[in-house]
Amino acid sequence: MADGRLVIGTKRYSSWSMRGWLSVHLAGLDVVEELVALAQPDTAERLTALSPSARAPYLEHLGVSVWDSLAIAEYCADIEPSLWPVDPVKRGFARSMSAEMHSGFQALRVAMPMNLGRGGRGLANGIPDAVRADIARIDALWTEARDRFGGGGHYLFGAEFGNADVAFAPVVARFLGYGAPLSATAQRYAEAVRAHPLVARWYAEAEAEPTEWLAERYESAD
Ligand SMILES: N[C@@H](CCC(=O)N[C@@H](CS)C(=O)NCC(=O)O)C(=O)O
Repeated sequence: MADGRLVIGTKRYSSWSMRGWLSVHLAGLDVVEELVALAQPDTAERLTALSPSARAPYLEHLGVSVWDSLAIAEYCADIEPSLWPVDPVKRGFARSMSAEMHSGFQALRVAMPMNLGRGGRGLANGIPDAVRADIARIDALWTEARDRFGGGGHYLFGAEFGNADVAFAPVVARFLGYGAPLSATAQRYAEAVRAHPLVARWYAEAEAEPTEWLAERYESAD
């Protein structure tokens, strides 16, 4: 029997679920996956029944309840400490950029909802200024982390794909999905994240989801 369960939303669309799922898998937790298709008539009812916040992701592990992707990231790092860098300077940077992602970049989120089937099609009317500013800030964060701490590997803090990379994995999906303009360093980083085996697995599982789960709300961004 598994040690618990992880409630997630549609893999094609659920950026927060992708974060929770990646942290849980990186920490090696043995949980069953309970997937609630988003934007369906019964979504709210199912999430209310399965998750205390009525949102995904939600983790139950060995009797511990954890909701919200950032809390799940911290819970997983308690079990697998390498999810945050050991060095305090790197750790401070990793936690700060993850928190900034968690609470910010609203313009980007609204204009470019995660849709793993998007395939690089840009926004029809170009990128609004507020979204450009979000992209520039994220590009600067990735570039600084890569330049200062990333030597010896392809990820933000080097060879380990950790919680900071997890925080930005759905952003990578947005940038690649909408063909966002990036610096060479940020583009290389985005491609490294996309190629990570767990990220590749999430994309493959999203690709296999039933077509009935396609939702206008996420497909119609223009
Ligand atoms: N801050 C939360 C946000 C969770 C969230 O909003 N999840 C979305 C799915 S990506 C959700 O459950 N939405 C409910 C719905 O679509 O009905 C976290 O980090 O986990």
